[in-house]
Amino acid sequence: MNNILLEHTDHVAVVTVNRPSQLNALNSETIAELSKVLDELAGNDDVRAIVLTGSGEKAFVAGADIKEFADFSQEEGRRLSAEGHKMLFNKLEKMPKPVIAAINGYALGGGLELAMSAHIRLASDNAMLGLPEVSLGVIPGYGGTQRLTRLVGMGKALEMICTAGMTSAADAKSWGLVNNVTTQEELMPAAMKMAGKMAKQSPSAITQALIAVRAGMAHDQDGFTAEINAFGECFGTEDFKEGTTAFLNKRKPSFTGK
Ligand code: DAK
Repeated sequence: MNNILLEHTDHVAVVTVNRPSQLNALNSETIAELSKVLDELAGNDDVRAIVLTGSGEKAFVAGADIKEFADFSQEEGRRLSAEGHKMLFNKLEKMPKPVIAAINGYALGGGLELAMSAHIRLASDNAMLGLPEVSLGVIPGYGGTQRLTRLVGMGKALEMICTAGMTSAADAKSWGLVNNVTTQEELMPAAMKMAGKMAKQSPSAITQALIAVRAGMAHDQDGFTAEINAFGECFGTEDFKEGTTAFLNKRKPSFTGK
C-alpha cells in the first residue's frame, strides 16, 4: 500500500492516511487502499476496535484530491460518487467493530465526510472542520449532506455547507460533531484509551449495538425493531454466556467475539 499505514496491537488497529505532502487528500488510490484495509480489518477477529487518523501534524484529510476531479463530466461525477459511497464511506459506517476518527488537523470536504462515516470523532484543538465543496462549484458527494445533517441538525449543517466555512474543534464539540477535544499530543492516547476500553467488551454484543444504533438513522429501517432483533441475537453467543457467567462468578470476562 502506498498511502495507508496500518498498525495493530492489543486488539486495536490504527489506520493512518499517509500523504502528508498533500495534506492526506483522498485520491482514488487512497480510497481503494482504505476500502481494502477495511475489508481486512472487518474479517480479522483479533481486531476489536479501529482508530483512523491522518499523518503529520497539519491534517486529518484535507478533502478529496482536487487535482483528480477537476475535469469530471456529469456522468463521471454521479458514477464516482456512487462508487465512493459503496467502496469506502458506507463500508466504514457499516463496519462491525467501532471506528474512532482521531481528527488531528484539517478535516475538509471528503476528509470530514470520512470522519463522519466513522462511529465516533475525537479532535485535536488545532483541527478545523468544514465542507468547502460549494466554493469549488460542487456539493459534498460522499455522504456529507446527509451525515452532517444527522449529526448537527439542518440549520448548522446548511450553515457549514452553504458558507463553505471552517469550524473550530471547540465549536464542533459544542454542536455534537465531535465527542471530545484534546491537545494534539493527547489525541492518539485518548483515542487508544477509548478503543482499548471497547476492545475489552464483548465484540459480538458491540457488533449488534452498532447494527441497532445505525438502523435508527436509516430511513428504510425501524430502529426499535432492529434493536429487538439485535438484542435477541446476543443470546445465541458464547460472549453472552461468558459475560453473565463471569459476573455471577465474580471474575473478569474473557470474550472471544463468538
Ligand atoms: N486536494 C489536493 N491537494 C491538496 C488538497 C486537496 N484537497 N488540500 C491540500 N492539498 C495540497 C496543496 O495543493 C499543496 O500541495 P503542493 O502545492 O505543495 O504540491 C499541499 O497540499 C499543502 O497545501 P497548502 O500549501 O495549500 O497548505 P496551507 O497550509 O497553505 O493550506 C488548506 C491548508 C487546508 C487551507 C488548503 O490546503 C486548502 O484549502 N486545501 C483544499 C481544501 C479543500 O477545498 N478540500 C476539498 C474539499 S472538496 C467526489 C465526491 C466528493 C468530493 C469530490 C468528488 N466525487 C464522487 C467525484 C469531495 C470534494 C472535496 O473534498
